[in-house]
Amino acid sequence: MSRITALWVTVAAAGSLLAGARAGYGVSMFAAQSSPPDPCYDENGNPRRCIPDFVNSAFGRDVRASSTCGSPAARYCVVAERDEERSRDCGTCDAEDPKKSHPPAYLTDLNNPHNLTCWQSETYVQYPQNVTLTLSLGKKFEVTYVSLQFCSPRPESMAIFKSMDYGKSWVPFQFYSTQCKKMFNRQNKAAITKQNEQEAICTDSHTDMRPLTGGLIAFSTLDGRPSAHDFDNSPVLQDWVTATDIKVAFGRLHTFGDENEDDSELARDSYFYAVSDLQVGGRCKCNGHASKCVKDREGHLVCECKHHTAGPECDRCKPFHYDRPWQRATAREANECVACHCNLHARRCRFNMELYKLSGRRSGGVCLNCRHNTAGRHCHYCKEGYYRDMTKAISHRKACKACDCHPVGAAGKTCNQTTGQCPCKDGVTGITCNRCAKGYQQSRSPIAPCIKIPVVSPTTSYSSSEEPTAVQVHVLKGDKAGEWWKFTINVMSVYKQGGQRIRRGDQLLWVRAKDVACKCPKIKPGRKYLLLGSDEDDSRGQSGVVADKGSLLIPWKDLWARRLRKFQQRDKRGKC
Ligand SMILES: *[C@@H]1O[C@H](CO)[C@@H](O)[C@H](O)[C@H]1NC(C)=O
Ligand SMILES: *[C@@H]1O[C@H](CO)[C@@H](O)[C@H](O)[C@H]1NC(C)=O
Ligand SMILES: *[C@@H]1O[C@H](CO)[C@@H](O)[C@H](O)[C@H]1NC(C)=O
Ligand SMILES: [Ca+2]
Repeated sequence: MSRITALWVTVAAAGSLLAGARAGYGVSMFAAQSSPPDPCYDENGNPRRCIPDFVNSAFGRDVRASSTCGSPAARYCVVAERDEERSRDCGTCDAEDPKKSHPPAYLTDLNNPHNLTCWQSETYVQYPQNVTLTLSLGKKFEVTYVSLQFCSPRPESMAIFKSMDYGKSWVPFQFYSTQCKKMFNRQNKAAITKQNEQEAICTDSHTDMRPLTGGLIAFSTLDGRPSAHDFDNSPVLQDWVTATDIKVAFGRLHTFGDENEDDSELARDSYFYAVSDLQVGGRCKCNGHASKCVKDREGHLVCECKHHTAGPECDRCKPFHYDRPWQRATAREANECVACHCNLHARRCRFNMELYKLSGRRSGGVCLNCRHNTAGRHCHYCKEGYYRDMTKAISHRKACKACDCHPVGAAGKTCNQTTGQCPCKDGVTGITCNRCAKGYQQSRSPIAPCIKIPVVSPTTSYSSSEEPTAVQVHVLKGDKAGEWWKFTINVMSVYKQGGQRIRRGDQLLWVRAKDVACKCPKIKPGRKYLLLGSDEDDSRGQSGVVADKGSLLIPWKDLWARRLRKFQQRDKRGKC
């Protein structure tokens, strides 16, 4: 009970509130909040449910009336009862004369019980003609009551409607009639169960005729509805009390048995509706995420949303706060919206229900467009081609460094995420694969940029007289090294293997400088040669193939390839 009264005013409380308003306090609609503490946060700064003040949301707002007396000026009479006798006091309603006008603005002006200002309809607006009053609240409110204080006798039949879409569609809130069945096709005072909590009921309880004038009709939206005590957990009732507009339709006047004098002018002049005060008591609807409503730049009333919510009713999460689904705040849980975790690398994110469920309903945000070379759901690792600089926090703008893998030395562009080590080709080393490893040296080949330096031990050197070599080589380059010329060659085919065990691939060919000088054999970089025989001389102290005067280096002719193949096969057969 205590929890409800915090939010909802029961009929009795509404009554006293009405009395307060009528006594002339004037319910100021959106009283300025005194500066902090913010009611949406507790003393420790934790979010908690907050709600705007209870107000008369009709106060000061325009009401449209389908009928108002005074244009042109017309006579009206008031039925009065004095000493068991009815008499009529007559007057003139004139819209041109401020003292004699009864405009709709008098429905929502400051209510002064000592000087009632009444809106008044034209006379003789009897059934089936009806009169409507339409009031726009400007935004969604959670309406607790709708009340009308009459200057005329209360109507015999009347209906209250509400709209949740600014007047596009209407649903009945409550019916009043002495003939519920006939007027509204409803049972009088039908019971409301959990199954029909959004149903308008019809009642004849307003038909007590005392007082004849100045009577009140007050409709309490939650009265008699079973889930009212658990409003927090009843989306049905939360919806039921929500309205943007209220419409009151007067369907039938009380005629006090005057029907028989229907043609009496006097009787006709007393057939009208007059209301001194229309109140719609409730709270600006903010779903527990705002403590007040304010005018936005366009002059529209909107909630001042907290808890990282947004929208006129704080009915969604504000951008980048999509880590969990929006929820209304309850007394127990503020259900604030939570920012996505993007380590300061993304400005946008989206909610993913699958991930949210997988996380045990804790986190469902997915960062979009991770910047600073990061990637992942939370921008929490480095994207391909980048690695983590462990000296910086992951939220740092420079937390990810480019791999910069060497285009030739590396086997790919993706390095180890933690160490930055690029994947190096055989014989290549360095974090970016930019150097040849120990025991390797650079070649011209982009496929094998570093080649092994062949190790030749004297004992495995062959004797040229016994085992001549026959290989096709491609000379890549030549450099002078003391009394030696050092050629980088690519051994393309080995037709006959000598004692030196020459392998295919890049290696060095050594020739004595004096041999090169006399041009025997001739060697030019960029050309292909057939190399026949090579020296066992190992005196140069270097590894590689050695050619000397005894070797033949003949410019390569393509037609040799087939012949040499044949020769090779015959040689093999001979060995068998
Ligand atoms: C009653 O209210 C009307 C309209 O606000 C005003 O013009 C009039 O002076 C008031 N009369 C008294 C006696 O206060
Ligand atoms: C008011 O009158 C219109 C037509 O004149 C009718 O459709 C509507 O149902 C009436 N409303 C009520 C509450 O009687
Ligand atoms: C990256 O390097 C670390 C440290 O050497 C190693 O433990 C890890 O397995 C490497 N990661 C990958 C994907 O190779
Ligand atoms: Ca008034």
